[in-house]
Amino acid sequence: MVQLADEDIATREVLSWKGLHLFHFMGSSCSQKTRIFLNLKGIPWESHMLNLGASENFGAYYLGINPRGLVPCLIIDGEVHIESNDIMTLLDERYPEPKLIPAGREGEMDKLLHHEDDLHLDVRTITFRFTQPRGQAPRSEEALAKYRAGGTGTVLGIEDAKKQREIDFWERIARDGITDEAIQVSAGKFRAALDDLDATLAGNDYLLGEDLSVLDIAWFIYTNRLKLCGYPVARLHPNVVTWFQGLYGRGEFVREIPMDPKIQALIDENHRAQEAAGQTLELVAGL
Ligand SMILES: N[C@@H](CCC(=O)N[C@@H](CS)C(=O)NCC(=O)O)C(=O)O
Repeated sequence: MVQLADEDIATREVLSWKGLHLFHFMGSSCSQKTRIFLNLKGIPWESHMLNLGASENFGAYYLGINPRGLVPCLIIDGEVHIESNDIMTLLDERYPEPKLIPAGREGEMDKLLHHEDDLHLDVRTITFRFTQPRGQAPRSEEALAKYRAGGTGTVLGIEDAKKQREIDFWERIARDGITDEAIQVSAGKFRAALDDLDATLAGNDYLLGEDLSVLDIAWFIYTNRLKLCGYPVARLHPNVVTWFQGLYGRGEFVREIPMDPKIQALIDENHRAQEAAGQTLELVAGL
């Protein structure tokens, strides 16, 4: 679990904050996941919203809290925790009711959540081409300069390779765009993962068996995002759709994935243009 070390944190005021605070963004998949978890637990928390589109996460204040510059970030009684799956795992220990990581299956869950997290840049790759257009450089050179320079740059006292991985990602997109090949690779990984989930869900109500767990929350969010991008979930993974719809019917889930009608209109327009050009996710990825 990633609880930041004192030396990682430059914005010192958070060290004296009491209670539970979450830095997040409405449309961020990892934030959505964490908020659903908090809803299911009924844990009260204070919201600190950042606008990723405006690169507020690359400002000195936030990089002083999370040197990685990503959301979500949890402050709990002055402790700073990053990484959504670690945040949920920590809170499941501290607030055990209802248990969302079944006792005795912690190691298995850890592996499954690592696999889910490994797909994060893949979901971002697909999102940035198949939702609303964001231009060739979704994070400007000016914003990236702030990102490079801001914060301590360390996690647990060690220079953070994950920050560099993020910078490489944004620089690559600005240079090459999101290529068909990148989409094929990322969509292929999701197809394989969803095939596995579909097989599991043929005989189970939830991904770990009979009870709802953190894994369902995580994959609900990915499934929602892929659907939004035009991934043919219903055609390729029918059991996933049935499971998704069951969760979608629950307030704790659906209220964390609201869609601004203006953004939806931009996505629809983008999809119409992509259809006319034979460039939908289905066609590009050969799904
Ligand atoms: N592994 C991290 C991934 C966090 C992450 O990449 N968050 C995205 C939003 S979903 C973010 O902060 N992106 C920064 C940006 O778009 O500028 C986690 O699970 O917390």
